[in-house]
Amino acid sequence: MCANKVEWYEKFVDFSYKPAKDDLVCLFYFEPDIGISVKEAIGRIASESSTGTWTTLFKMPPRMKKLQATAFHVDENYVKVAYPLALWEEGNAPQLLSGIAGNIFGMKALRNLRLIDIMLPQAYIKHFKGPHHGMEGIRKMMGIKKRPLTGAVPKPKIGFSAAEHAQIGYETWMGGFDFVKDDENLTSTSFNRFEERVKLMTKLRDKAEKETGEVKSAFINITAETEEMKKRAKMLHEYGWNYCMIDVVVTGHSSVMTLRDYTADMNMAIHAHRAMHATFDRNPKHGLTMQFLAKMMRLIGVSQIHSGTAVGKLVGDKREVTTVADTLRYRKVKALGGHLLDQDWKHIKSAFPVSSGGLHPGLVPNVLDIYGEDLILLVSGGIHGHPKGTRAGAMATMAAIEAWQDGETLNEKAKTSKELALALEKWGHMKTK
Ligand code: CAP
Ligand code: MG
Repeated sequence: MCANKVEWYEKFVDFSYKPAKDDLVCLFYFEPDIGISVKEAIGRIASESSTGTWTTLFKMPPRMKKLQATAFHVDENYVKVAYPLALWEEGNAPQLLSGIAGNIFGMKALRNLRLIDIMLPQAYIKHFKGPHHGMEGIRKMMGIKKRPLTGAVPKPKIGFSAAEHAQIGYETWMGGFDFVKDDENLTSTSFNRFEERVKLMTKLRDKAEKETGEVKSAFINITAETEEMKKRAKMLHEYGWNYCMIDVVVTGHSSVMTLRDYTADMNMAIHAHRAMHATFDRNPKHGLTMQFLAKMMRLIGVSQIHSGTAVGKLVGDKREVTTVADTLRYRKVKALGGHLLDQDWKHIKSAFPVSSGGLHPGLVPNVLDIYGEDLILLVSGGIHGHPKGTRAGAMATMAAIEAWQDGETLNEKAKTSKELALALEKWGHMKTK
């Protein structure tokens, strides 16, 4: 603490404080810089994320006391901070981020800071609409009662013409998958324009639906400037698509909120790809957790978001995957392992987790053991790399799902599914990198 009293951080710490019913509570991991006490560090976190500045002030408005955050609980390197409801504008998610995920991450007084979780009170979430359909609504829309929903991204991830892309999509649907997904970096390129892709995909979707008698859909990527995204979503609606896909981190909360309302009016769902999340959630000591991102995305209303595999090619361990899935799926989420916060979602509907990245039929049971059947399972390289091609790869994956649901091993199932047998011959049960 500064001897000459230019600083006032201790005013933001009170270990006897009991959060009010309407307070928002954040859980942070923190590491003070050398020479900074724990009390000063946590006071600075509460101060800079609410009302404070670096020095005492000459003049303060009378409501100040009621607006400042309070660091009220420390357990080793974890601190809980309570924020009064009045600090936050109703229904403005970007403003919340500017506070709790803003300047505090750049403070020299902290060596590391990580926002682990947030508890949003009913009084705050009532200003948000959440997902338009919920998992139940999506299942109804797709006509699938119990099994995981399945999809694949044409691979290579970018490079196909619209016609080539749609053809791979058709093979994917015909192999039994529900969805064809664009890759995160495919939007409207000179060799694969959005409008042409939509037109050709529509034709082949109609054909696949007719031939299979099943509902077929796609996550077609509308990622662009917000007004352009609205145009693309409208075009999808006009061609009878019930989904659009957005790279939600790169486009930002504000545009996702705009698109949530815009697409809900057309009864469409939003597939959220999380490309760029690892820039802020990969370092276990600094940044934001995937848990936090998933919570914000459910709040602002995506229908589903990527949540990891734990066994595939991308980072994210089993604990993270389960926590994120719980946050998205349940109405009441119980704090896990002491380092998460409870959440009651009240009127906010559920969202599907999406497991993707380095999966193949041999890994399907591992993923389903973790997630259960309420998920969107994306197997991409793992179907297009099948020795007999995309359709056989999708069939092998569907057979693996069936086996898991029937309590059969994949090797048993492979006796009656030659597609699965070939997939196992190529990849076995290998965990990808
Ligand atoms: C998967 C994928 C997805 C990642 C995203 C890719 O392809 O299309 O974008 O899964 O990661 O480009 O890698 P494969 P996450 O199935 O061929 O690996 O789900 O972790 O956000
Ligand atoms: Mg991808």
